[in-house]
Amino acid sequence: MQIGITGKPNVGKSTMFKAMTLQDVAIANYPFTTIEPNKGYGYVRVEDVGPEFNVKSNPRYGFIKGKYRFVPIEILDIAGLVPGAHEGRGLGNKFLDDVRQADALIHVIDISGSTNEEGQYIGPGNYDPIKDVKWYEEEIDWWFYGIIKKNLEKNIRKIKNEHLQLDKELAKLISGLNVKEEHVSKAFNELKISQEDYDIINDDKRLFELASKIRKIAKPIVIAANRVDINIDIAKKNLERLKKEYPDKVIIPTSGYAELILKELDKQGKIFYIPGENYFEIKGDLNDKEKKALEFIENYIFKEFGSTGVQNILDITVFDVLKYVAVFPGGVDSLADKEGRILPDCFLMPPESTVIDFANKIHSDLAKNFVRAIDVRTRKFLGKDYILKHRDVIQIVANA
Ligand SMILES: Nc1nc2c(ncn2[C@@H]2O[C@H](COP(=O)(O)OP(=O)(O)O)[C@@H](O)[C@H]2O)c(=O)[nH]1
Ligand SMILES: [Mg+2]
Repeated sequence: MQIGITGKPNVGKSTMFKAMTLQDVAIANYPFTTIEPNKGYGYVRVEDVGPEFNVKSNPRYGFIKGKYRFVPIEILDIAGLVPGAHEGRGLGNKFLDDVRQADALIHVIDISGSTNEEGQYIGPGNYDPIKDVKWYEEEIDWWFYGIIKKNLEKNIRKIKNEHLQLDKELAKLISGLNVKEEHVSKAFNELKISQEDYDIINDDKRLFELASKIRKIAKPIVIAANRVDINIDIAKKNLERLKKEYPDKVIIPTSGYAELILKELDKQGKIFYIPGENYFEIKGDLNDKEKKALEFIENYIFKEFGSTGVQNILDITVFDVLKYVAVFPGGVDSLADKEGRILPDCFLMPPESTVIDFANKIHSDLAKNFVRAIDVRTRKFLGKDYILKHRDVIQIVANA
């Protein structure tokens, strides 16, 4: 699972990335060794199941804070784009490579309207951030369009002559964009494009429509209306206008800056803060600057927006937009692994995953020698085709 943070320059992408990936060293147990500088581990928040079984979970990856389990996902801090990028010098290989890998994008915009198109600071309310949503998404869609057009032009003859399925072939051709066959089929269905519509290649308008639809399905974009702290009134007004303009989009108000302050003070032991909550507890001595910042966060960010939005946007992207589910392996007789770790794992599974997919995720042998699955809460047997639900605890029984 990879989530890309993207947007024009100077809207707070790197600050948000830092806030998402900053962890207490003591609890930051990484599943893999560290990676490129613009990649890090962030965490989605799941209500832990341990308390239901009267046990204290001991995660192998991620950590427990309060009643929550924080499950690692990869976060990418993607270089900034400016308008017209796809036609000028191109989008840049690093940018394309990062976007290609991402399962979803968080588009950071400056909802205070203090940053112009090129990313220069011009003061709150002096730029309309709603404009960024349109041009930015179009840049990505044009890029998809270019790749689809080029690949179809090269292959359309063969597809036509051999009577191959158009959606299936297109999916193969653009699989490098992390696009799956079901994404392309869905786009064809929604736009009512037939499998014999080979002429679509000559209809730029429809081809762009198709590219844009595939992009929306395969790489959804969630909007972080960021920097709400710069001017609360302007932010709220812009937010309302943005939601009206784009009623179907997922738009979350955020302050990456506030989240970073909270995480840093928590790490230093000065406060106790559970990411995503609307409170903190003071634990140590604070200087005046820190006190002021915390007062502001409490009285304005928490009161007006419910949280800093940073944890919220990750959770919504993974669980509501991508519709992943978090599933715990466990046993009816014991919730511990061989080393005595209780509920050591929590896996993020794509929508519609079955218990066989889950067995495969744990170990391919478990899927190969699968006998049955058991819902650990109810102790009921589950069929092979059972579709996993969020926070299921499941035992896989296999032949040794
Ligand atoms: N007030 C405020 N400033 C922010 C916020 N996020 C970032 N900044 C500031 O905006 C500037 C650009 O931030 P940066 O994260 O480097 O932006 P990027 O170019 O999009 O990666 C820096 O001076 C940050 O301190 C925020 O949520 N609120
Ligand atoms: Mg940056």
